[in-house]
Amino acid sequence: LVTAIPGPKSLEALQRRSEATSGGLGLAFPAVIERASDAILLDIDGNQIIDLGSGIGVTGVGNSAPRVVDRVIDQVQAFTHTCFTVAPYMGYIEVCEKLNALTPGTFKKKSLLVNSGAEAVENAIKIARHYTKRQAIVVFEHSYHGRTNLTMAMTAKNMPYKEGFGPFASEIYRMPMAYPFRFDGDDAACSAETLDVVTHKIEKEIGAKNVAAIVIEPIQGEGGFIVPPKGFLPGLAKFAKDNGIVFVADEVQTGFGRTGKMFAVEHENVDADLITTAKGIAGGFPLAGVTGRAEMLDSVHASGLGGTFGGNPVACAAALGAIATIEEEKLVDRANVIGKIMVDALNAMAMKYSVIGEIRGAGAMQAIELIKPGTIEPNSEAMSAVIKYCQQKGVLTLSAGTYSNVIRLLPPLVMPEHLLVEALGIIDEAFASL
Ligand code: PLZ
Repeated sequence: LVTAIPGPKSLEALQRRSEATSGGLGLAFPAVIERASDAILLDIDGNQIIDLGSGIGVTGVGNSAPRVVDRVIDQVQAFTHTCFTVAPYMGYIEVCEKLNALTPGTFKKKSLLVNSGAEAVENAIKIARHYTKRQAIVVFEHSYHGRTNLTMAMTAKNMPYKEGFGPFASEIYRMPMAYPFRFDGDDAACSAETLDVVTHKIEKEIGAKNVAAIVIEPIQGEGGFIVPPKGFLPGLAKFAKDNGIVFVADEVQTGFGRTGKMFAVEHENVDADLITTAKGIAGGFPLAGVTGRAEMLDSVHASGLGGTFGGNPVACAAALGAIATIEEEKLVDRANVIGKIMVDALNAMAMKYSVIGEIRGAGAMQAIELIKPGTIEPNSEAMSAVIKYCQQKGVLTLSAGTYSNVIRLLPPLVMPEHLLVEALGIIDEAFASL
């Protein structure tokens, strides 16, 4: 760091930001960025910020990753847009081929490309409803699926995502989530008992034959990196299969190596019927996808799905570069290496600091849930204080959790180890300062 955060230039720029941009936008880190690399954000005052957020889990391959940049430059010089449903091009087809091959499941798969995670979730619902000719959608407590009208209805947390934005879409049913830290009993009981409640509620309150889709994040992201206990996802998938319900894994945050598998459902060998992807797919370019059983993607009449920009050729070029980077640099393995470094350091902190209730996650997706010592009562103040301390020291961390008491770490998968260790040292200092 060469100035305080924010430095004088950032302060001035942030003033312009508040003059020019909607007050409805949040601001997690008060510094204005000029350049970024693998895991460093350089702000306009010359400060180097260690990035443990990856733009909310997007730049797993790093910022301006060489394979992404090269392909984007070639594509941007060749052509920038035709609209895939007007006049197609190879990039879109190749990204879909990659998605079909990389997602788990040995059945025949097809894909659709759109612009954002929320749009991917919306389209998964359209496909599931069209395919099943049913309407009800099952979602879970603590879930996050987006900010469009349908996905707001699916998202659990009112403030800030839903407050004042209703009325919301109908036919969305929320079920209890298996959340081991907040369950009185062991993991096996948490899984079995929650599954029991969920299936009972679906049968008695909705009618299983009315349910088009069960939609779940294999590890909940915004909700606080809640990792369901073993058996919960397979149990849901089985219930879905037995009842003709489409099982949708929202892998927008967990996909593309983040959790130490290419897709998080692989941790328990669950085959989702549909998988939604976005974020890490294209090294920072807006692209998202729905991938799944060919008969489902094909059940929609021609022109029933689409959009002007979906699968834009530049974004597709970026995705091919990002996927090549993940494969060639073995970033799925790197996620596990980085994860181990984080888990070891965070567990050591948990031994020292009684505000730490739990360390949890998978691979390079790790979180710290903060509590009032001796209870499981959420400690939102401690979360804010730790994040703020890290900010002042030039380390970017993100908050999460229904109770705003979770610090989540989503470092770029290409992050050099010495930077990660340095950042973890600052998090440790932050706890010590409480
Ligand atoms: N599904 C699982 O995590 C996006 C939201 C950030 P979009 N999460 C970050 C914010 O404050 O808006 C997300 C997700 C899961 C869907 C989405 C939505 O993806 O690309 O933001 O639309």
